[in-house]
Amino acid sequence: LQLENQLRKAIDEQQLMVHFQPKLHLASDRIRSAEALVRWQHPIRGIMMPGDFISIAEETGLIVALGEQVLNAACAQASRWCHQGPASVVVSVNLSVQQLRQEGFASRVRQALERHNLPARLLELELTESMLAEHSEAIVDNINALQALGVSLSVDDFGTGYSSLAYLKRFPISTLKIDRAFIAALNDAPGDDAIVRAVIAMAHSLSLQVVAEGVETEAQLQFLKENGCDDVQGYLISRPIDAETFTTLLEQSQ
Ligand code: G
Ligand code: G
Ligand code: MN
Ligand code: NA
Repeated sequence: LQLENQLRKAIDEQQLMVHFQPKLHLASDRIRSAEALVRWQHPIRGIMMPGDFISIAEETGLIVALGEQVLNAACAQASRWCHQGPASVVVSVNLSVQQLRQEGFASRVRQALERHNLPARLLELELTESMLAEHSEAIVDNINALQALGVSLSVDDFGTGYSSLAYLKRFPISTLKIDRAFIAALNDAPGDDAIVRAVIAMAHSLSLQVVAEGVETEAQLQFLKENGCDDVQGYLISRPIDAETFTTLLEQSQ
């Protein structure tokens, strides 16, 4: 309960901040996108990671207000990169199912884009397979309205859910993010090599982009290049970093 109250206060007092992890586009060898990841600058405990507080936020419903702040912070920064340089970056934001179930969520996204003067093509929202498997009218309405805005949608942790792949036909998904468990097992578990190759091939035959998550070694990077993965994200490229550090990295990457 103490943490819940502290989190409520953190949301009111703007103690939340957003770090950005770059994704490298392999064909151009440039950073062209980033994932926004929330951090909590706790007054006593120091910087807290999402694993320490996202589940409490989900249980208490605070995730909706938290998610709204992250969305706005991500749009504000994406707008700075777009209008002040050094280059435009597509910024992706993780959504909670509670946000996507909210009536009018898509219009909150539209308001965030307008408030920050951000072109919709520079915002991506990361959904999970379970969110796309939920047969809820509010979710379907929001997803269709988000597509109409021009925001892109990606499937996070792809391959770890229990859902069928039917949602790939039903929803306007543009990108699959291969879960880092498959990438971690590359080069030592032959089955995982085959799964990663098959996911890349399936994605491309459906005209989807593929991002590999959790890329930590040169061998993994080499495998992903050889097999036509579009973008890579992971500690080999960079850890999640603050916006200022990211801007410096972006300058060097031009
Ligand atoms: O940054 P880190 O690897 O510790 O993140 C752990 C988890 O927290 C990841 O699964 C990530 O998707 C989730 N997460 C990070 N930021 C957000 C956010 O703003 N909203 C939601 N819903 N989840 C987030
Ligand atoms: O679930 P989601 O994909 O949103 O989680 C992103 C999380 O993965 C972030 O918390 C980030 O810190 C973590 N992450 C990013 N790159 C790597 C990596 O190369 N290795 C590991 N182990 N975790 C990573
Ligand atoms: Mn994610
Ligand atoms: Na993921």
